[in-house]
Amino acid sequence: MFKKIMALVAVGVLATACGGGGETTAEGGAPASSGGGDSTITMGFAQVGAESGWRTANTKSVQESAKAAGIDLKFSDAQQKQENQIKAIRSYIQQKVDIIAFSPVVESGWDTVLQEAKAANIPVILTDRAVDSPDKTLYKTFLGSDFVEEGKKAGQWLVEQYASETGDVNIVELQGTTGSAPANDRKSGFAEVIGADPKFKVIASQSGDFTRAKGKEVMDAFLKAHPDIDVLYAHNDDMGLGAIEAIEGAGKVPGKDIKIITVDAVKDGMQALADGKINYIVECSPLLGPQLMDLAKKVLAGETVPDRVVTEETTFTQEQAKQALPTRQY
Ligand code: GYE
Repeated sequence: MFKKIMALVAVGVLATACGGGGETTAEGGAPASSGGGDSTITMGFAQVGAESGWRTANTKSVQESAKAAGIDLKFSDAQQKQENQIKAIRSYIQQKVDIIAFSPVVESGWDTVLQEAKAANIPVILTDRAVDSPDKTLYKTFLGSDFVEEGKKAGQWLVEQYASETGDVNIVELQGTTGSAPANDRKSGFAEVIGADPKFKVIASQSGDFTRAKGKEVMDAFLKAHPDIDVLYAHNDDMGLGAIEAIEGAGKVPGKDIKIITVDAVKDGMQALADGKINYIVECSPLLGPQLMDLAKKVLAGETVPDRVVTEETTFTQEQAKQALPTRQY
């Protein structure tokens, strides 16, 4: 208690010494005595869930950077259910948070709740995934990757690898969560590139919901139905890793008998790439936290922010994965 009082006195002195701009806040979140009120920003963050290694790294990035930026974060995990995300957003509106950020599990069905936030004068930032609302005034900005581009990169690698192949190339696809922006866009970007050459045949395509367990289950079924699979394109590493178990279980060699392309480049995926079980990974960075906090501060300060902030990303071959692994952050 004493310690706490002393800390508050110290902050008060500091605030006065600095001219009392109203910015100073004690470590524990107690407001400075001068400057008129608490200037701590409160952010409500409605996360998709904990479905993948990517998501775990993304959550960590958001939580750590909120702390570093002095933003009070209210965090909820929707367990991949849209209704849970809508509930969380409504509760943030009720709590009168300063700003709401969320990663929409699917693209459609957000207009009503976004209108409620707008009516309550609470700005919204989309992170990671997009919504299909035609009214762009419902959110301030969208921070995240270009998923169509990721799908194209996956397709381009395939086109190069099979440049001299004259026969059919049989591809199976493990899609992400049905209706999600990354599943829709990674599918269409890939299809656009491989569609230029009729030898590329997608013989099966199904959702594995971005999880390892589902990836394995669906790949098991693919292997039973199709004895002639040449390539697996998985919309994320986790589904690819689940599929590797299925392929090994079926007595085939992943990376050799069946070539594998995935998206994300989380550590486990990179390890499998370095081990020769995956052939190519398109990177999708989950480290969106620092940029998100920056954008939130700008929006609340009334500064204009770009409508779209695209994350910078690369791709990895097996050799590149070996080099990158020791310093990989996630
Ligand atoms: O690729 C996948 C996760 O929305 C970019 O969601 C994200 C995707 C990511 O579950 O692993």
